[in-house]
Amino acid sequence: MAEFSNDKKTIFSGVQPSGNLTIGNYLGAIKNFAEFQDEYNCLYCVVDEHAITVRQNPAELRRRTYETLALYIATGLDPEKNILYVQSHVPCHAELGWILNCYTMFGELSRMTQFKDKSAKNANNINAGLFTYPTLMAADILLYQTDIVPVGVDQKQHLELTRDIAERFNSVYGETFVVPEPYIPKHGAKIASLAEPTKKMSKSDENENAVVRILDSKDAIIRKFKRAVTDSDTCVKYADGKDGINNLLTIYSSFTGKTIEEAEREFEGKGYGDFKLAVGEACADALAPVRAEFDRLIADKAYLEAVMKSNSEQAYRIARKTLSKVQRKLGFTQIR
Ligand code: ATP
Ligand code: LTN
Repeated sequence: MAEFSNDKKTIFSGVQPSGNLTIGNYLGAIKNFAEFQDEYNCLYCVVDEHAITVRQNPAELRRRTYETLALYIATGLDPEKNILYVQSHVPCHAELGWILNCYTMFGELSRMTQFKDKSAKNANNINAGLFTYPTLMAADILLYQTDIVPVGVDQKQHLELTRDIAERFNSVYGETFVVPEPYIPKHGAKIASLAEPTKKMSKSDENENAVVRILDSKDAIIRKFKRAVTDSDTCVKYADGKDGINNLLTIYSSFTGKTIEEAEREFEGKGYGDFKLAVGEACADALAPVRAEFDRLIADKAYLEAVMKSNSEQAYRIARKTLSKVQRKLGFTQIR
């Protein structure tokens, strides 16, 4: 069982089980999670309540919830060191989410770019949950008195809002929440779509050629990189206007640990074809052990359920403390 200590800082992050995870989710978020497990109190949540802001097929949502948890473990997160759990198993998230809705302004939520993007994509289902999504995210984070939140750059705005909500609440009721900081990786914080390299790679993209998934086969990975959109130039160099090549260089450097300059030198005088093949191979090779471990874990549902159960109980105990404190401050009557 994960040992939580008052001397350590706390880390929280979440991933939605809204699709098969991509190398964007991996390089921007999950790959970095394991680095924290020895020095911080870490909680990593599968945020199924966030996922239903977009219509989900129930059987797929259930399957992906298990898969996301299995991927957390397969990428090196030890459930004995980290609290790995599912959001809907800890009801405090929804309860604090409601309370924070009452401390968040309509105007603030209207400015969120993720809301604008997702409203445009789901024009026939612009539901209230999609709009108030960031207050539930703030609740996830603030419940655990989180110091640091590792996320991709697309979540920066939500983190700023979380900080504003925490500060607003603290200024009315006295110190209640720790005000969290984002942790955005230097490389990989924004992996772009392979088909439209000015857009973020998103796990719910309908164009399969635009996304490389952590669990794609080696052949599929190589084929997708081969088709990646680049430009009419021939030189493998990081530069303005070369979004496709810049993205491939970022991916290559993140998977190999080489700098962008080292990668540019390696491909000097070589064509885009050779470069794309090398990116595909580096990506497939780096992900092979994750895939193998995932296959082993996903076959053991009983183990995954045991992790869900024991870890959510631990999360609940921490979350409940913060929620009780908030309820007391608000003036809710307490009978337990
Ligand atoms: P969806 O397409 O369903 O909105 P998503 O692919 O954006 O999903 P999330 O579950 O919302 O994924 O994000 C999980 C984590 O992965 C977040 O920290 C997010 O910032 C990060 N992330 C997602 N896409 C990318 C990307 N293309 N590059 C870097 N980080 C990313
Ligand atoms: N909003 C995030 C997922 C998410 C999250 C969180 C990330 C939900 N709750 C708490 C960090 C901390 C997303 O859409 N990527």
